[in-house]
Amino acid sequence: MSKLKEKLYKKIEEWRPRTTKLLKEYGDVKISDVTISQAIGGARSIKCLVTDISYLDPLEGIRFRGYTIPEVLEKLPKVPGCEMPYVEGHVYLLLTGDIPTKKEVEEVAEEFNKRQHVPQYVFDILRAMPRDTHPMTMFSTAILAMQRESLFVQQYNAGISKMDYWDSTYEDALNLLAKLPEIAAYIFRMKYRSDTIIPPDNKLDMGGNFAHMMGIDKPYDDVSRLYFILHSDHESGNVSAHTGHLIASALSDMYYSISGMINGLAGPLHGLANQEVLRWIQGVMDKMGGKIPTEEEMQKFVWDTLDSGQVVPGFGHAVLRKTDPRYMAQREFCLKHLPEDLIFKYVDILFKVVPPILEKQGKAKNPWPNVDAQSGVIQWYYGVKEYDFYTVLFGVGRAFGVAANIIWDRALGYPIERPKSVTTAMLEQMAVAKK
Ligand code: AMX
Repeated sequence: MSKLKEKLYKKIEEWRPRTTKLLKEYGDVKISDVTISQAIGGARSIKCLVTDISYLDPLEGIRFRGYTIPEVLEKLPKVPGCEMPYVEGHVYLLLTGDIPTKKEVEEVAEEFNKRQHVPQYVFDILRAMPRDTHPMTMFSTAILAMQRESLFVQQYNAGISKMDYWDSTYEDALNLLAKLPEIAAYIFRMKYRSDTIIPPDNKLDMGGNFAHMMGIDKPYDDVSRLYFILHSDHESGNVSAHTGHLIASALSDMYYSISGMINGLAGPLHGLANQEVLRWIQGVMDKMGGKIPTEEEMQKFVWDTLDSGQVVPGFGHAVLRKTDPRYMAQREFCLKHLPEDLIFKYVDILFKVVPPILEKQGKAKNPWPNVDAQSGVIQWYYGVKEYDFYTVLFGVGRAFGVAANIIWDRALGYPIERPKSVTTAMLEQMAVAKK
């Protein structure tokens, strides 16, 4: 058994009695009420999910296993000679709750390297798809195609005990996560770089290897590490995380679950917003003939977007009520590496002008920028100008958090998810009864 799995097993054994005790002794304690507007309005803020992998405070932003983004970036072991930590170390943190030592990270990196080989049939399937298929569709299909590899399914069919479900789920997770960077880079090079595929280099860490397979020089390796870490998890109520958890709750395996969560991430109100931001900015740039707009000109573009009934992509959030710290971490990277970049200047003007406009319009509960307002500009700067690929990068990162959640769901025996529906007529009756 690998050191990571051994540690995880120990943590699971320690954790199980806590969940059992809560259920047995305090199962009736009420933690949330549900109003009609929440039932119609996307279950917003109803407390009915449990995760220990991350927690999203509306004002502070995300904490991964209790650590803020600056703490994670500072405390996790760094790849030698690089600014950013190992993605592998972040996976260790998400799974166990502990900051790994350098040696522990190297072991995990080795573990991922061993599992990296992508079966040829995955590439054959990608090649059989029309080349103009959206990269998210390709990514989701490639993951789903590998479902036949699931060890969980084999073990389930062999009749293993519920208590052991987490074990083969963990194996499926590591096998799948190790392959995602190569699949993503393959889609990119096949679609957008004249089908010139760059094979992986097993000596590199995950972020370094991804940059290598994308064919982009330093510091794109650090960009990749930063991206995958920042996008990994945002507690479990967002569409991608919740979709993954929901699918897995039916005991569908990791491949079904991650493929499904990628489909949820592909919506413009969720992960696709990073592509939308760049598309929107390009539209503004075209109108400006490439020059930097004044704040007044930018205000007009923002109002035109709102007046035409569209949302301003990259702004607003269902939970956050301040600037997303994932936005700030990327902004710091931009200020250090690309302060003079034209698109960064656009993004910076938007940072100034959009929040007061959204406040004035009075609809959005959170006028501040989210992670997606800042992420495309970095990719563009390093040559990834095909913005419909951006959500795939989000998806590689998000898979780490969703997989960690699913392993723990299995370990703690969370049951199949099944909220209750009511009809509109029932709501009307309840409403009248309360008057
Ligand atoms: N531009 C214009 N209007 C916005 C807005 C924005 N950026 N953000 C919210 N609003 C509007 C909503 O459309 C809604 O209008 P309605 O009453 O006419 O339906 C109203 O403000 C209230 O919405 P809310 O409660 O503040 O937000 P929400 O929880 O319903 O939705 C989100 C959250 C992110 C979907 C929304 O802010 C939005 O559409 N933002 C733009 C798209 C985006 O950036 N998505 C990425 C989010 C992060 C991520 O998941 N990757």
